Amino acid sequence: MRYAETGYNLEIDLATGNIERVETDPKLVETHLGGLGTNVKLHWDRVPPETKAFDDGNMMIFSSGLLNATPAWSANRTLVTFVSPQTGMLAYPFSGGFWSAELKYAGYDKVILNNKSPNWVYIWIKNDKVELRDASHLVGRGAYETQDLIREELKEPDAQIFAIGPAGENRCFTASMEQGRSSASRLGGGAIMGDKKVKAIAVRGTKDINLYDGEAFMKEMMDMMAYINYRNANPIPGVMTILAGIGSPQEMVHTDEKWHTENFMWGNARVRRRGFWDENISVEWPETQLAGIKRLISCYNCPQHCGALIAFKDTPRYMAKCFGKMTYAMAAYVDSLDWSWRALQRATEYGFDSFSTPQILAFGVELIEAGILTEEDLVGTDEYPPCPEETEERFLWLMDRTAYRQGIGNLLADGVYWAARAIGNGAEAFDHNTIKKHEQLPLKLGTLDPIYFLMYTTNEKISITQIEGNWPQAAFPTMEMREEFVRDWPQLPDDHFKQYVLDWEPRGEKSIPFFPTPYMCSEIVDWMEMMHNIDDACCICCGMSGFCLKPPWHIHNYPRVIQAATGIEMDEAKLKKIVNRNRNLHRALNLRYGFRREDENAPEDHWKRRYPELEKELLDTYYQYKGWNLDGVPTKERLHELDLDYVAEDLMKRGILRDG
Ligand code: 4KX
Ligand code: MTE
Repeated sequence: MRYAETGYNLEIDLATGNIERVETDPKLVETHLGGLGTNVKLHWDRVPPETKAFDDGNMMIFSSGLLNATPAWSANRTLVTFVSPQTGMLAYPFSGGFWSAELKYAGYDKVILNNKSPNWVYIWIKNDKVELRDASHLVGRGAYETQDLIREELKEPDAQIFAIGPAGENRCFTASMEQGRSSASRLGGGAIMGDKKVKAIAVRGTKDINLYDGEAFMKEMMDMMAYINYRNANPIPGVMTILAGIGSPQEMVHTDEKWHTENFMWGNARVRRRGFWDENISVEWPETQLAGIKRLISCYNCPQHCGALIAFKDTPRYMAKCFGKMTYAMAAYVDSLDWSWRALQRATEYGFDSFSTPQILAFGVELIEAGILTEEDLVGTDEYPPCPEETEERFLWLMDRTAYRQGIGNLLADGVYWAARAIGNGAEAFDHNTIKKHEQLPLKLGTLDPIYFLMYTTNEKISITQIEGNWPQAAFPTMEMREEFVRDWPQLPDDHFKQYVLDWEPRGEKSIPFFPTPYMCSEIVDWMEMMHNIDDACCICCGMSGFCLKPPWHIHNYPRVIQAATGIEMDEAKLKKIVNRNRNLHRALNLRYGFRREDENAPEDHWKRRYPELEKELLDTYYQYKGWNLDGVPTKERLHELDLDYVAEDLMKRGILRDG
């Protein structure tokens, strides 16, 4: 009997329509857990490194994780992997919601899509019955609209559905995959679905999942719930509101947006507006927010309610969470949350990532203002009107053109990095906020932060929210606050980290950029990375684990839960080794896709004060800490320790690993 996982993947060849239920090797759980771990292994084994995003061979996997569909709190992520059209490397966006649990109840751990369909289809999975159904009538429909239409058509109100909107159909590089009240957003999964002509994947399941030791498992869950209740009643003092609690940042609950609006940049990461959150805005924005939110919503088996159902004035309903609520207002430099809610609704139906897309549109506006886009780019055609003068309208005009790849939108649809190079004529200078060809969050700060430097540069996903977390973002101003913070910190992997917090000061010798030291930074980043890697293999929401400061899930309870779920003997050392193996395989995979040390850099203006020697030392130290050579390539010895000799051999054969 298989525990925690179903033991079966669904393999679909879209070109031939062949569908197979394939039993998986139970040993894979012991070596890679599940989720991102086993996905990376499948990509390594099956996808040739020269594969480009829109090639037939760009396998796409919709995956649950090891703990989905068990009673594990917040085990609700669905992970999607593919070669990204933006970066050319492995992308792994995540969504919350209910899809992955439903997939496991239908009897599958992963849905693997190979090749491309000749015609538009949607996939319908109901337990053992799996069909490719005609989707020609859904082409052009919005990402939410499509889900509703499919539920109606199938007469399955409880089907969970991933769908793309026009942005995905038109292969926009920042097209998302929307799912119920959630979204797998970044790095262009919607474009790959569109390229494969898969409009949606609907699933409904009614089977069971087995737990090895239900009693031990439930004891862990009850202990965790006691902690969740405690944490909810006792927010962490001395940190910004969104980091004081647990869950994804509670921006649907909290109305105070001083932190984002004053510390993050407006436009295409151009202007910091200190003092924005004034007397008027701090009244107007909360009023607008509360008027738009119909109710707060949770994902599968999660006690938090991080998302919200929005029905703002005359806009149709949609879901929003986190920073998305204001990314359009801030990018367009429009002081109206009202407008932002509307823009977000339109973008969500198009199926656009709400982090990257607003920056691309702001980039477009800035090119217009700089005279780099010409009259010719802005005139109308028979299909669409000319570009309006007014900021809000102009921004939406660019959004429409981008979603349909019309005119200048055809270039913007490839994201800032590629569009800047295609437009030329000075546009490259406006590409000042991408890392590894992908728009990062719009932050530009004063002094180099060594921990963030390492996270930005070395993160395989480039999404800072997918690596930061358990370590406080900034030093506490007083010793009293530091002592209070470290007093109650059972989540720590090792007690010596407490001293780092106690010693860390906002200014002076023991402050950024030189403290924490490069070695300490490497340890801290390694710990945060480890937590995200465990979360991503189990598909636990990182908002209840790797992303927040003092989470319910941590390195001490994870092994016990995994053991109770699967029956595999697990302890911290073994778990650390597995996720290290996954991390090194992931790095090797991206190295094979062509990425190198030179790519591991932050935009020049991310911090006003840069320290090239220190930055070099940071990277060198981190690489050494990870057991990598100075090119950022795992050494032969490191790979051997992690039972990845086959990877060392492959990297050596390709000349990527030269000196062993
Ligand atoms: N010595 O750099 P600042 C995320 C100076 S995304 C001397 O502007 P601050 C989410 C500076 O140079 C991750 N001087 O930053 C969550 C500067 O001076 P200047 C975001 C020093 O305002 C949800 C001035 O002090 N976090 O989490 O302090 C959804 C002000 O500094 C100095 C980060 O990026 C020193 N040692 O804080 C989406 C991590 N140190 O104006 C995303 C870093 C500083 O004259 N985080 N100065 O140039 C942070 O720094 C804080 O959390 C933040 C900025 C963002 C509030
Ligand atoms: N884009 C859409 N369309 N919808 C969303 O809910 N969430 C944002 C961003 N883009 C979001 C979105 C948030 S809060 C985060 S942290 C990232 O997507 C998550 O990226 P991922 O889905 O690629 O993991």
